[in-house]
Amino acid sequence: MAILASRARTALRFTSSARRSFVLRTFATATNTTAPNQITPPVPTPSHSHKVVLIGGGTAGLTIAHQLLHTGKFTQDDLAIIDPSPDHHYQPGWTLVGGGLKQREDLRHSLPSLLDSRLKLYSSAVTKLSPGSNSVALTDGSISNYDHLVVVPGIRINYDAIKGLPEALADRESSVSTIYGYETCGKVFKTLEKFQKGQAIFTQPAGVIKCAGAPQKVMWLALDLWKRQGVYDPGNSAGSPVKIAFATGLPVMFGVPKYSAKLEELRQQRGVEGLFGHDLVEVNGDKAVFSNNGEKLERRFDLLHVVPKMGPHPWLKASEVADAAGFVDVDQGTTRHKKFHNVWSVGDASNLPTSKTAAAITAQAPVLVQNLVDAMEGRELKAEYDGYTSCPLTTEYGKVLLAEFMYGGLPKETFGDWLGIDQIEPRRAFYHLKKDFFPWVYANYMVKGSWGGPKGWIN
Ligand code: UQ1
Repeated sequence: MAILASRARTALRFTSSARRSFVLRTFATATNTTAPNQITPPVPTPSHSHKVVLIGGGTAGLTIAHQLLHTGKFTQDDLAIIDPSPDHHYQPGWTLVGGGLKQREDLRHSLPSLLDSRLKLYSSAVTKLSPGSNSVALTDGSISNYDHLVVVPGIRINYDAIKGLPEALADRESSVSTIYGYETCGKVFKTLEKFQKGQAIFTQPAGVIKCAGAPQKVMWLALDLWKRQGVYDPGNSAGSPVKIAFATGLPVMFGVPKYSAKLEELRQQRGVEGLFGHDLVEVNGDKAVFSNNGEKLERRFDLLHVVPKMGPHPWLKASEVADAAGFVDVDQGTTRHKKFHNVWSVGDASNLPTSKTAAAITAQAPVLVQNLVDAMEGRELKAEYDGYTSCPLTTEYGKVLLAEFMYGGLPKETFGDWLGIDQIEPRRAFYHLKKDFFPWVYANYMVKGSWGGPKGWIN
């Protein structure tokens, strides 16, 4: 993004100097005193207008764009998506890649291939939001004008916020990896598979991240792998060749008390050392440096799985639609911006006070879509988001704890009422939901606007 931003500045500079020469050229042509080879062709700033502009072709952007199309109220090019990436990734699957259960290439789709032909795609990044004039500036120097704006660019991974991390991840020989990126998730299983002895540390940072359960999902799979390989005995961790520690910036295993209690029980039963309030700040050779209550602590490691720090995109943080932390400041029920009433946001870039997951989009998208259409047609907003989100937590190969909850950390379990079960128990059926069903329903129905999560098929 930094490179893109500086390219954008260059493009904008070029555009404004080209504009100046456009004025000179007009004058010169009129008086006919300038030789033709000195004439600079005009490059006016191109602009385009759409009923709805969506920033981001991720889970939220695709789901919302297609659900808007399904309302029948939009035709060719009424809706535009801005996204610089050629690809779209099923990110919930990257944990499974880390566990050796999927290939990362199978979770990648070309972004244009997922778009209905009635949608316009701009393969550019955003440089500036101007909500006062209902426009967005792009890195290609163009301007997008909108009636309504949907800000869903996701969260940015700040690899360099942990000193030494970018270098350690890039080093093929190092045992430092992360499931949080397409480039790096392939390294995880290779590292886990060949690990036979020594101290393994799995980290989770302090601060906002997407999918807060993923840092431990990959750890539980690794533990099970090492158990099956005979190098880790959960009943006798002290006597095992492999030692496992979970170092988290949080004071607990998980943000929702019901599931946290179960995960803490598993941690203790399985002999995993808990380093709570430990926020990784540096990777230095085989030393992991943590900040703990303002003090720096060092731990030696033989294998390190890192979850990087994350935050809002710089252009979003610098904009008028952001809150103090840099996320889009929306009403937590309607998903509409608190001040700019034609600006909307859900997902990772929003400040909705819930866990950032793809499952959350299944509940957020229909609310945003209904409210946006009602606002466009001058009606009161009726749809309300209750904070639903979910975290299917792999606790071992073949078992998933399906955590589902809403605002306030209150459980909202799909199968509890229906089948009369308590989702606190990790189950095989939920593992198949996570591993087989969700990736399939996502690519074939969800991003096409036809999957409502716990509500099943819609549209
Ligand atoms: C879901 O719909 C979904 O999308 C395909 C997921 O994958 C990212 C999920 O993890 C979850 C939990 C849901 C919710 C759906 C049900 C049936 C619980």
